Amino acid sequence: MQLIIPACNEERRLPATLRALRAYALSTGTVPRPPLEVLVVDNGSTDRTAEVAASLDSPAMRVRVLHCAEPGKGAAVRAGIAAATSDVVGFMDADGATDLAAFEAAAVRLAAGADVVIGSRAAEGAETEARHTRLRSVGAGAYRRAAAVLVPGIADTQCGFKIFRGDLARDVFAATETAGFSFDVEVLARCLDLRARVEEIPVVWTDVPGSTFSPLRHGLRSFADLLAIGWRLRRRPTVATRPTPLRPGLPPEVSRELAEPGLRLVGER
Ligand SMILES: Nc1nc2c(ncn2[C@@H]2O[C@H](COP(=O)(O)OP(=O)(O)OP(=O)(O)O)[C@@H](O)[C@H]2O)c(=O)[nH]1
Ligand SMILES: [Mg+2]
Repeated sequence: MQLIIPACNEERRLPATLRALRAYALSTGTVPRPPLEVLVVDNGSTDRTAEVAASLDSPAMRVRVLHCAEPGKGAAVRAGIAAATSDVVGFMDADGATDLAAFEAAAVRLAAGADVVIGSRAAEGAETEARHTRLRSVGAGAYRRAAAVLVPGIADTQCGFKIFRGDLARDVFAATETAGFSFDVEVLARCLDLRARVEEIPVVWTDVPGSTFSPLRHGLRSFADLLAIGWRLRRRPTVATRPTPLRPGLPPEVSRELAEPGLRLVGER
């Protein structure tokens, strides 16, 4: 499995996360652990993020550092997914806020037929610490309500832990345009449009100081991006909004394939 870690000025938080990942990959669990390769995608770091990441490369867990010209967490994750070739891919934050036991839960769900497994601080059984400032909490509530319009049924779009079937991730991320923190919403909306099975799993989430998210600088931008995502996806002809055959006389699947060669209906494979 290849795991993307977007990292911007993470020289302090990233080493502990990479060490914990390596220890986890080497430990034995109740389900077999596939070899793990980490792709750290750095854009805009002014510290030694790339050097500290590269120094933690080892045969037990490969760590590769990629650079991405476009700024933003979304752009970095997209670049990482585009470079990943494994059957299962995922991404995780550099702060290591999500307990790594989520990997095992995700593997179980994928084996049971899920296409996408996302960590959730809102799912029953999740454990989180409330610690955000009042401004951030109010903003997060409003953001959740706005995001729910685009991805109905998904309670926590923003947890930094998501695992995908590799082919689906590559298709969906290639179409995703959001470069900032709202990219998760566009990715999930596109997965739902493709009828992918998206499952939320409860996570144990611990706050790690040193957040790169600034409510003023990134918050407003994140809301603006939700509007842009809504606009983009509303205009995009999707399977859900185009139920009738485009060419009379042909079955819907055939005319759909003619209209959008290569489109695979995830729910119908
Ligand atoms: N490559 C890259 N990574 C970024 C950028 N902005 C944020 N990140 C990474 O995205 C991940 C999540 O950022 P955090 O700072 O933990 O913010 P958050 O998880 O959204 O918010 P908190 O709840 O405050 O932790 C971290 O791994 C960051 O280094 C960026 O512009 N480029
Ligand atoms: Mg974080």
